Amino acid sequence: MSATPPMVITAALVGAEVTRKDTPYLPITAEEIGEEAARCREAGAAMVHIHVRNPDGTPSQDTELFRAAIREIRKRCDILVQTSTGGAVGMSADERCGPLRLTGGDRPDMATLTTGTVNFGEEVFWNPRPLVRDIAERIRALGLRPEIECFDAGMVDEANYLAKEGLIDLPAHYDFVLGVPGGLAARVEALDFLRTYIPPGSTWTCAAMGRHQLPFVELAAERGGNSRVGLEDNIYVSKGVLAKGSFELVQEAVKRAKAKGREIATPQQARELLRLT
Ligand code: KMH
Ligand code: ZN
Repeated sequence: MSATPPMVITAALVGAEVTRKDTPYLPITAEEIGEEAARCREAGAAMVHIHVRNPDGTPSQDTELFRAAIREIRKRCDILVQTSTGGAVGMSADERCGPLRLTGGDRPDMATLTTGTVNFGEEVFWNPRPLVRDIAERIRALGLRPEIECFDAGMVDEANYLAKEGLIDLPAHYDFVLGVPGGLAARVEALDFLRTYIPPGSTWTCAAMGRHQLPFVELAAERGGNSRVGLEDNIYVSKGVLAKGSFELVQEAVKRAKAKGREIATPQQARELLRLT
């Protein structure tokens, strides 16, 4: 039996849905994203998951906004950068793939890939099979490994089809996104099903929404998995108390993971554990 590996903590800093009205601590500019990433690295995160925003705060997948944010992050610290290809509901595949046009020193370390359509609150996060294949091909062409975003269980099955078609490699890395209204709920049964349903040798992270975020860090810690926390998915550090940034949620995640006996992965350890190039 090999020892439980250190936990990879991903900080989801920005997202596409949270606004400055929801929380004044949301980073919007490249500099703010860079500063927040550095605080999260200091707190123990090995990776950031980023979206970008226009100057007015609206969501964007613009290549140059991503370039600027990635440069501000890498200027300050060695944290791994995972860029969203989900963007915001209603964006085209081409628009969503803005960050996949970055090469050389600006290339991200990883990119997300959602493998199915899901109701997303009152809206629809539209991922028909041709679109999923298009984005998978672009991630592969850039030489990146995707994080398979599973908002529902069938998205694990769809990843298997992508592997058969040569569009992703197995074992892969999965993110179980639990608690989006319209998707799979944040329930321990869902986590236990998914973690045993993914192909052997795969790695997983759990991103639970809202008040479920921090309790699911403990569940993931007990099960040898990894965790995603941050303002994209949850803005409160405790009931009614806004987190002063994703870094406070990382601090809390580290505390809870350590209390369960887990070490925390450095970016270099995360690179090895998640098999990133
Ligand atoms: N904003 C959601 C519609 C991702 O980053 O890959 C999609 C999302 C997933 O956030
Ligand atoms: Zn996202």
